[in-house]
Amino acid sequence: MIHRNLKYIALPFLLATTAVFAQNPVVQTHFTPDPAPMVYKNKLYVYTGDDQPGFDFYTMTKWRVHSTEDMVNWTDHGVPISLESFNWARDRAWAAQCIERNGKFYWYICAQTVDNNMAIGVAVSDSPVGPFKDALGKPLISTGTWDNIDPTVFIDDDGQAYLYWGNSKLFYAKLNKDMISYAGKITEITQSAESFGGLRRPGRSDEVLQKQEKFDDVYVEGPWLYKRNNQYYMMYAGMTGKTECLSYATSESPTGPWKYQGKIMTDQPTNSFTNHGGIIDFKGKSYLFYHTGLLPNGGSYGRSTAVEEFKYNADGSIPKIKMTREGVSSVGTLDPYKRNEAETMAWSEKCSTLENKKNGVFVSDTRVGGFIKVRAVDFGTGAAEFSASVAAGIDGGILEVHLDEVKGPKIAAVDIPRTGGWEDFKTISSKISEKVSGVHDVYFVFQGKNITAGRKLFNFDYWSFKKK
Ligand code: FUB
Repeated sequence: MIHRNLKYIALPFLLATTAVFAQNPVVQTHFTPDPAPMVYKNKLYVYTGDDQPGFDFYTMTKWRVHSTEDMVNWTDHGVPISLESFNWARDRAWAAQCIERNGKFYWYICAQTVDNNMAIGVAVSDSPVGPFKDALGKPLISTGTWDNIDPTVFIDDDGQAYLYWGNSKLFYAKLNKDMISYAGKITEITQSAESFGGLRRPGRSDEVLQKQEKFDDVYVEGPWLYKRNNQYYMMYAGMTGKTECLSYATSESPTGPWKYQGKIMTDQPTNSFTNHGGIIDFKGKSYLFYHTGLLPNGGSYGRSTAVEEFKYNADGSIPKIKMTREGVSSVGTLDPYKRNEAETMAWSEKCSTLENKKNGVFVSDTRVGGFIKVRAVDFGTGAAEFSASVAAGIDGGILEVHLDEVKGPKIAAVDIPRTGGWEDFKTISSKISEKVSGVHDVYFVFQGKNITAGRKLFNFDYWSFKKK
């Protein structure tokens, strides 16, 4: 487990946008670029990278996982893998995707090797949230070039699995059933205006780009392969002007020939040069995951996962999709009478997350006036008591529970003393002071005792209500 102290994010942008029920980006406690969704059982998982604040390149060192059952409340599962997990990797923990086969989870990643190239590796686990370990102890794909980035993986109905990847060039290999080796050769897909909207000459220098024939689009990177109604879809990061867009091609076979179908998301104020997406169905709805640089301190090197719902056209084509701040609707409710992790949230301000071996992930760095919002909490006929597992190394603060708005009716308040240490969690309860029933958004608001700003107040691991 990795223990990490993240800077909390407390900026006017967040405060301004909560008024319109902002839900994009879906995680506010840290950056989450290159989203790769996966559905397993009743949950949707999104595997991402981790941009580090304050750098001017993709200086990434770890990968993250979040999950949701209702598309609005996201649970932080921390950092199951990082560069340290792969002894052949030295830098650039770039885009990745995880897939399940026969109860095992295979997380394909790319990273810079000790000999300075990019390579694709695979980590394996018995659980979608880890622990994962490097399946091979060496890269799965290592051809001594920079092209080996952005793996996407797909298992066809006949059991054949395909791994596609590549920057500028697009490659695939047929994976064996073990998912950690491949059969035959690596094939490079021939690109043309008909297949991917354009053709880019190798090289990125201004000279090369000026000589470049002008196309409206071109395959850049970030392939995403899936199948729907016997048609194969390849979404990828294309190019509009000087910024990436999301485009797609289709085929009747998983290995092509591919036919260019146009742009899905383009010309959006994403505040990021790159875009990187995944498309998936969950609970009867279709979703586009993508990233933006719209968190405070974000940008091209501080990118975060966002999601939009869409409907396929009758002919199977994908409509144009615009980014929104509001995101998607809830497809379920949250049960307040079970243990709920504090790091399950629809929105948060002035807090962060940490993880340790004993407690897993918990909310940390809570500051006066910050809050966690949890959506669509179904209280049924009534709640009697609220309990929270909290810790404070010095005099803690007060955890207030409000309904529907951050300043909505206060239904409980937990007074948090020194518990003996920042990770010495104690369960503290409070009677419910108002009548509460039905479905509400719940806000856990952080208040200080005679403190109006400044230092962290307390850590928060989990909560539950007792029924009346
Ligand atoms: O996140 C690093 C790189 O940026 C990814 O590998 C690309 O797809 C682009 O999003």
